[in-house]
Amino acid sequence: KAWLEYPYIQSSAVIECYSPWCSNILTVKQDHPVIKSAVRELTRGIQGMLDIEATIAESQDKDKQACIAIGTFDSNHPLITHTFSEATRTAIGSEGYAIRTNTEKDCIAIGASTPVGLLYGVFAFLRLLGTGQSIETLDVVDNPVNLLRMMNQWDNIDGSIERGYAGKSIFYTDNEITEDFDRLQDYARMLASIGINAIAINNVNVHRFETMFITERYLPDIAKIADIFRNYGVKLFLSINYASPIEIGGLNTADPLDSDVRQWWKAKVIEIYKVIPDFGGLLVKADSENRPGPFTYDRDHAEGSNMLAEALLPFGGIVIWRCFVYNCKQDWRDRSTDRARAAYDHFKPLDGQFMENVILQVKNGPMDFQVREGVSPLFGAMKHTNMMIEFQITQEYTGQQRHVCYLVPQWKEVLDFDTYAADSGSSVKRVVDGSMYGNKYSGFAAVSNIGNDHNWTGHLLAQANLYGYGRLACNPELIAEQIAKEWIMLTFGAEDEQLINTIREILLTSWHIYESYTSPLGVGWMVNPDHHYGPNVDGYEYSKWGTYHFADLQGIGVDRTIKTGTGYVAQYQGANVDLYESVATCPDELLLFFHHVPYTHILKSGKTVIQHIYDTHFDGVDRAAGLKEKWQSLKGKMDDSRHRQVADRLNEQALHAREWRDIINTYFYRKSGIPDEHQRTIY
Ligand code: GCW
Repeated sequence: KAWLEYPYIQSSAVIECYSPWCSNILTVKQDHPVIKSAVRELTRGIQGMLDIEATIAESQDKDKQACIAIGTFDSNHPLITHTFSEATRTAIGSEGYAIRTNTEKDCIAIGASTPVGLLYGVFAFLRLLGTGQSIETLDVVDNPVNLLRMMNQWDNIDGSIERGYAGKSIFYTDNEITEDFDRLQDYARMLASIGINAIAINNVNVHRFETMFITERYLPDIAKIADIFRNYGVKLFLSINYASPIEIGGLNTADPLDSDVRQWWKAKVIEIYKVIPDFGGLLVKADSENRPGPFTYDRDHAEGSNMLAEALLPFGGIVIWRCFVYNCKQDWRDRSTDRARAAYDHFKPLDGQFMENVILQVKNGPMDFQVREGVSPLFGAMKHTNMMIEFQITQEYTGQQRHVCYLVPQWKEVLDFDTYAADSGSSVKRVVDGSMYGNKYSGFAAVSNIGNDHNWTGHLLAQANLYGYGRLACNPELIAEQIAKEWIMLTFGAEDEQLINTIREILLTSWHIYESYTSPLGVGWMVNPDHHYGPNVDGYEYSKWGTYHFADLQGIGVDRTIKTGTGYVAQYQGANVDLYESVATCPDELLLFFHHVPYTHILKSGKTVIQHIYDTHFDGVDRAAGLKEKWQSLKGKMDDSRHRQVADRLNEQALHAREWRDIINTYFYRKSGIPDEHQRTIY
């Protein structure tokens, strides 16, 4: 149940505060599936946290009976009408909600303009209860900041999940769509509780059988999945194979300008909407890592995506087109090609050419979800193009849910990054919430980290990343610490200060700890090829993937400067250009991402690069061991099973961190011949 566990509240103050209101729920007849979900959730939460079987009524039997009143503004619910002013109503957008304590009528009113807003209002109320907030004088008005708040499942029909670290798919088993709708419904609830409103249910790498998802062979079953998610306000999208017209359509081309191809997609889209009338649209990975795309026909990505957009437009559907396009067959000897440049080089020249219902989905960094890399310079660079950001919740390069790595602080740094694309207020979050350029569509997408493991995410603490992603997508201003605290309280209870502080500290320090014993100073990629788990400094050094560190006996790093390097720095705007161009101003943590420097180069911290590598790796291992100790102090404060699950993973992390330390340190000691100032053991 993750954070929807609704653990019984121990604090008598909270119980006394909430119980009187929570015994009665007053609603008016609104036969809408999402409202039903909202009422069901409210009773469930109250039952779990307060042990109260709330009555649900459509009218107050006696005047002034304390209650929770819920209803949309147009529902003619007398208490809703009485509680919310005209100004409040107009301040609430299509997915927003208001919660107010109406002392005159003795009710807590949850109001919204739409059923889904109401559902979010209920979850917000349960969050207040679960985190023990007072409700005597509530006056909350809240709207999700981003329009699209999307989840990307990289699930395959054979039940595997690309980059999945929490078991098998909950969507597919044995080459069929699952019939375990309960698990899907639980997932839908989890997503709705954190404000997610869209989901693409299959891997962006669309293989043979998944290509047929848009045929009658699978569409009826997919429609059933859409039904489940619809009840929680989550729209369904599908990833498609760009070569579908050939593979399933019997055509001999997928050229976006070919009239048969265009006709084929139009008919296909009509067929989809017949079965799923509120279908969200198509997610496309094209011309990327050997996937087909418009390049085959000498067409660009605007021509490629617009063809699909045209088919979807009459239905209000959208095309989400990924910008993860780069040469994955590079020659490592070729120093002039820089993978970091690729997305910008491909897409920036097309600004203004995409249809209004195309959104470009851009990974947070220009490489690929490393523990540390620069922010993608595409954000802010395309004034006339809809854009959304893609994060990776699944921990492909950040410990694969065997190491704890709370990613919200990393995401916050990206969102707060100033692109300097406008005079003021030009942070990445303003690009992707659409406010900077007044986009029609924009938002957040992220690769999910769940599977059929009992605890959803393999590492129990990885649930905090899923939770945090949704919360940030709704409100990028929330701080990482607060999100962590909320998640802990909802998951483990809100009473035990020591427990809350300990887990919060583990989460908040985890990203830097992971960074410190893995690849140094933003250089990335020192992982085993293919599965990407564990250290291998040269694993990608002589490969075709464009991911190099260029370490030799004197130094390390990728020169991406304008003057002497690949010129990548020129893709940034304003003050960022000088900041990154000069070794003197480039932030330490990204030094090797932007520059090739000698091991003896002195960092801003006053240490040499080589000593920094040694120190952070020794320190990181100690701190990883410290996490284990911290968690031990929580024994007896939660059920044994949950305690053991995390303890086991933290043990493994501590051991594996040593492996990282020793391999990285030994590699650089042998390359450079420079000993550790503190004479610690390096092999
Ligand atoms: O990070 C890389 C992954 C691939 C993934 C690709 C992408 C779905 O290693 O597994 O493919 O990115 O984002 O398309």
